[in-house]
Amino acid sequence: MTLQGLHRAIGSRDCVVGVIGLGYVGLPVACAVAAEGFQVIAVDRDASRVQRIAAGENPIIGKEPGLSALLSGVARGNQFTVTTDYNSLVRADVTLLCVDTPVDQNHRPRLEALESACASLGKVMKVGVLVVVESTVPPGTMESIVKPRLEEASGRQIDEGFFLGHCPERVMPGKLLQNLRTMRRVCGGSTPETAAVMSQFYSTFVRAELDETDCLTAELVKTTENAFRDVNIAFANEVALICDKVGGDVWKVRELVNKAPERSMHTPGPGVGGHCIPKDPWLLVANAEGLDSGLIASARAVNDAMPLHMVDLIDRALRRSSRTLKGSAVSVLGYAYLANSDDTRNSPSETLCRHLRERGASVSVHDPFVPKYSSAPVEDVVRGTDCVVIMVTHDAYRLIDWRKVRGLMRTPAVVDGRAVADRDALLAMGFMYLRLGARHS
Ligand code: SAJ
Repeated sequence: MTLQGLHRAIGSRDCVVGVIGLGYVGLPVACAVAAEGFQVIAVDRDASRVQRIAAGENPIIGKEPGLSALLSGVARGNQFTVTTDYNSLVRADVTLLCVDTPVDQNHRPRLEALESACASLGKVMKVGVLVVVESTVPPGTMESIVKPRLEEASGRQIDEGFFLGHCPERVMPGKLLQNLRTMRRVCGGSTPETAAVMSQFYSTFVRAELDETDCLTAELVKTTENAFRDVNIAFANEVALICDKVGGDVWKVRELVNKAPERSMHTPGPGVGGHCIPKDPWLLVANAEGLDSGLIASARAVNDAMPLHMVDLIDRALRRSSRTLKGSAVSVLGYAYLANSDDTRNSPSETLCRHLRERGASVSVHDPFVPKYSSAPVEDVVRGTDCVVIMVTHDAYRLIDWRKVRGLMRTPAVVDGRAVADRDALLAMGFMYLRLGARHS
């Protein structure tokens, strides 16, 4: 099909849309596209996942408003095929690649899933297909990996035998469908004409601005927007570390800084978790020889070290209570990486708990959203412990009855990584209270 033909087919919903990878990104987009009247062929290599989705069952844990209902609706129709078989994609006029693009423990991108998907798709894709990569990739990947893999596997040339674009996902766990339908997107095409057809396609289910550009710019925008956030969080965390050394209260400092014009300081915290922010900065610098140890890498190091700083604060609070970490009982409030979420990917609390246990402390955890830690009430988790650590700003933690907690603890020490508790009230109750970034004599 030509781009003009694609344009018409999209307009009349006569085109078939393939989606490869049915995770946080692919499943919502497959459902949203099917709901717009396109015929969808959804492909995943995990047969059990395919089976569940084909039965209309949402495999994504956690609260995702609207997704389960949307999936069960489209799965009942005859416009929605779910399979492990790439050959089904021979009918697709537009195919979206939504596979994972992780980094390894040395922060190097692992693009095997993307390369494999390109090789498999290239073998079967029809002439004139529009292939769009939604996965977040290092700048330069579309040109140096995706394009050649598709050309090799299909024996065709880009912009003749197929069209190529990059429309990076902007999902956020907990509001996958909402973000998908309301957040503006960048449509990077191998040619301006391709970008135009991409934005026409996305406009059928995205009710927001669509910014047309080239593939490299789209790769840079996505990785930059998340590196920007990570560097800003690291800045706030470094000011917290400075306040912990020189005195002062970073929370007050931030409040007053943000009253200055053109200032918007992020919030300090006990670490940076999630699937995007800890990974995307490494993707941004991956192909920038020599820049993989500059500001962006340093910011990652600051944020990754915050759970360790929390261990130091806990040690300090216990010493001031005539105890040592070794042999003490520590209760951790919050295991998810984000407030009011059950998502524990790259959770700072996971790092904190590991280091506390390595230092000889016994650790109990509470989290109202994480099944493994939600069965016992806070009172049971803190009972008999020597230090309570607040790691996540779950709403429930703003309602804790600290007077009751005081009576349950063996040693009344609290280390607050998110400025959740009222310092003066807890000091008045006789707690040893330390707040990240707010050293008080
Ligand atoms: N965090 C801080 N201080 C801050 C902001 C965040 O410590 O000022 C911590 C959070 O506690 C969390 C981590 O950073 O552990 C990540 O938080 P996040 O709010 O960035 O949430 P994410 O990881 O879901 O980020 C996603 C990103 N969206 C995409 O990649 C498409 C990010 O670019 C968005 O800004 C964010 O969602 C959002 O708020 O929508």
